[in-house]
Amino acid sequence: MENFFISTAISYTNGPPHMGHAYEVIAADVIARFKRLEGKNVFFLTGTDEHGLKVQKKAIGLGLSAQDLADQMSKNFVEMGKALNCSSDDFIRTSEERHKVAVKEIWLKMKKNGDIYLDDYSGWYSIIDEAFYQESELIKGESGIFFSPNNNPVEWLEEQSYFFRLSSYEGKLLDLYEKNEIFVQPKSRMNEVRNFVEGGLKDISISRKGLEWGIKVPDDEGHSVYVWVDALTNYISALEWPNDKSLFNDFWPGNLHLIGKDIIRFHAVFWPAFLMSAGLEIPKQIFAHGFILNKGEKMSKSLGNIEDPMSLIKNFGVDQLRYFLMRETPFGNDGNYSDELLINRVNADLSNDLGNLSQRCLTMVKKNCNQSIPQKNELNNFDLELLKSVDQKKDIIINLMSNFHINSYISEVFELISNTNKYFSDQKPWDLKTLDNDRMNTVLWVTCEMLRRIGILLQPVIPSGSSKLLDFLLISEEHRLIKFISDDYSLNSGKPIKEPEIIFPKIELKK
Ligand code: ME8
Repeated sequence: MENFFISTAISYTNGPPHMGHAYEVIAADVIARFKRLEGKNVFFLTGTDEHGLKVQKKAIGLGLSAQDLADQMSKNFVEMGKALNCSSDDFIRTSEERHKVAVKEIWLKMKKNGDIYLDDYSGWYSIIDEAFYQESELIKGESGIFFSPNNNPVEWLEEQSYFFRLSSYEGKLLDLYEKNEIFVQPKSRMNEVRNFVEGGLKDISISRKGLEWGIKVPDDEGHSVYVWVDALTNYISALEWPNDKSLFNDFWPGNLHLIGKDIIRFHAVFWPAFLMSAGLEIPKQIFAHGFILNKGEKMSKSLGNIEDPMSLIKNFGVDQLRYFLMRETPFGNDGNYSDELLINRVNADLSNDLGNLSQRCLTMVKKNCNQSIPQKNELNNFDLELLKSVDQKKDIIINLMSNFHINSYISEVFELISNTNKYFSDQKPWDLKTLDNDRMNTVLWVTCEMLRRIGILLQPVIPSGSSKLLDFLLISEEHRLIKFISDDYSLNSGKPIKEPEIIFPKIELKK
């Protein structure tokens, strides 16, 4: 069985999870579930990034220890994952022992390779971004104060620091991008990364003096490892590197790091360079998704427009939230969230198009076919054309998801739903009941068979609704893989079905 490793970024524990975190975990879960449906052996990793000044500062402000704050917040992230129906295989916390061991080891390997040296650092640092900046990268505010490219405060730092020889990886990185043009996706992000490296790389500071809440530099307790060296190593520490090589051998190099567009440089420049230095393989691909905005504005605490994913799940349902976030925006672009947008989308697609189709068809089957899969009689051109449309589109649809065009994948599946709705209305099985019972049975059979295929395809996006749909048809768990979308596995007439229920009740818009 082919292995597939996918990870999200690990989230800072300086605050509770927000919609951006939910969006990333959902997208990774959709891809992970899809790969499993393709028959792959998936390792899906997520977790929390707990060290560094940002978390330490927040904890002090709250009168907590950084560990206590990390324990609390990490729990919130685990709970959000569960509530989102996220099928992750592991949750790494950077304060875990297995992680610390790996960070120390990668440091020692980079040092042994001659890539780490001690020097004096002077420059700008943003605690919120946990990033060092060149002055040329900063934005000058009205009062002459500098801000980071993400509009966060920066402070001047002068301290002794360990450096990583990033400058000597310029050529190797450009080589990597040339050999693997899809290393970073979407393409515009690959160009951004290439331009950055072509502009010349400087060595980077990789330790902080006096940072208490961090992993100590091996053989120099006065320094803590820079939080990004620490955080990036999670992708291999979770695979038990360097201690136990079995997971690592199976799943590394990882297939996909799914991250937000703001942290692309860390993943596509720093991380490959660290790995090359340590003599380890480079992940195969990095996908940078866009941001979730609230009515066009970035969600932020100061604007008071942050949406709490847990209350949205409570108000609208988990499939509904997953569906909206994945359907509304091309993956890679920024997307908007508002309750109205979600309600309109969910009511139109899930309640009307999919829900009504399944309810109308299965209720007729219950009443007229002894609650069993209807008799399939001779198929006419309308039946064959509809069923064939799935065979014709299957490869295109699979290809869309393989290239992370999640929203196009969904719209293709919904085109199948819309064609099935049209077929159902045109064939009028309710009229056929008295006119031609055999034909009614066939029309209902074709519609049930379409529901089976559609149910299989929708599992990654709306796992709970599609599993209900497949349960109604009593499709066994083992028969829900993509490969079963074929005539060879079509429904057997006479097999009982479960009592149908409404899967996606309409959401009322509260005034
Ligand atoms: O960056 N919309 O953690 P983080 C979409 N610890 N995605 C968003 C978002 C939004 N509004 N806001 C944040 C970190 N994200 C580091 C990662 S990985 C080795 C270390 C995304 O908690 C963000 O882009 O700030 C990132 O991918 C993830 O959420 C965690 O963000």
